[in-house]
Amino acid sequence: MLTPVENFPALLHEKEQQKSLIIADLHLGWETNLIRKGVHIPSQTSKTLHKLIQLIDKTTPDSVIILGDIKHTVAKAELSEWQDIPKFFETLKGKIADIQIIRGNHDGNIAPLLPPTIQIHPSTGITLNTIGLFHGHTWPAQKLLKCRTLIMGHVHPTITFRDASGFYIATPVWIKAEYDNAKLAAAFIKSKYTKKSTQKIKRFLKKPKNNQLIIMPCFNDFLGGRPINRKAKGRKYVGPILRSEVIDIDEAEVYLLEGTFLGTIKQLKGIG
Ligand SMILES: [Mn+2]
Repeated sequence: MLTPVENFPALLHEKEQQKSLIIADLHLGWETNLIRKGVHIPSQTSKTLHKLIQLIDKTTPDSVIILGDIKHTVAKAELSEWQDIPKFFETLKGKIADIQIIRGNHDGNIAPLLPPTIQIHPSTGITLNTIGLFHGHTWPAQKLLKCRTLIMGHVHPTITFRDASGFYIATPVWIKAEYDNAKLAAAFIKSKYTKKSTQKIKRFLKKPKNNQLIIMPCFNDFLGGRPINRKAKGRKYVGPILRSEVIDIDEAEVYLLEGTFLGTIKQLKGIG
C-alpha cells in the first residue's frame, strides 16, 4: 500500500508490516549558493532535519528512502556541507537504522559525507515490490519498466495562483500521471538501444498497461520550485521521461500536500 503522508511531501509504503518512508530533494546547503551573491542566510539544515524527525515520529517507518539531491552544490561539496551533511545523517541514523539514498544530479561526491551504514544506489533507481523509485534526471534502469508505479523527484513541482490584487501564492504539489507501459518501453529502446536490452524489453511492447508516475514535491521548504501551470512557451519539461512525451502531462492530476485534488495541469494552466 502506498499513501501520501498528510501535509508532508512524503509517501509511506507498507507491505507485510514493513514501512518505508519515501522523500525527495533535500538540497541541503542551498544557502551557501547565496553567499557568493552577498546574501548571508544562516544554515537551514537543522530545520529540514527537524521536519524529517517529526515525520519519522508520526509514521514510525522501518526505513527511509531518499530519491536524490541530498546536497545542493552539484559537483563538489562546499565547506559548510562538509559539516552540515555528516551531522544531519549522524542524527538521522540515531533515529532510524535503515537509510537508503538514490543519487540525484546534485550528489557528486556524496559518499564521503555519509556514515558508512547508509546505502547509496545509482540514480537509475531501485524497485520496492511493484514500485520503481528513481531520481528523474536520467532514464530509470530497465528493471523499473516492469513496475506498475514509478516515483521520481527532481522536478520540484509547485503551482502558482495570482489573485486580483496581484499577490502571488506558490505552493508545492503532487503530480500523478498515467502512462502506457508499452510506450515507455519504446521510448526507452529509442534512447538507449542495445540488442541485449531490446530482447528483454520486447515483451513490454506487446502488453500495454496503464501504469502511474508520481512526481514528488521537494522536501526542502525553503527552495522554490517549477510552477507547472506556468510553463513558458518553448521551455521543455525536465527529465527524459517528461520530455519523451510518453506521459500526457496535460492530463496529469495535481494535488495539494493536504490531499485536495486541484484539477489536471491543463485545467490549471493560465490561472497563475
Ligand atoms: Mn535533481
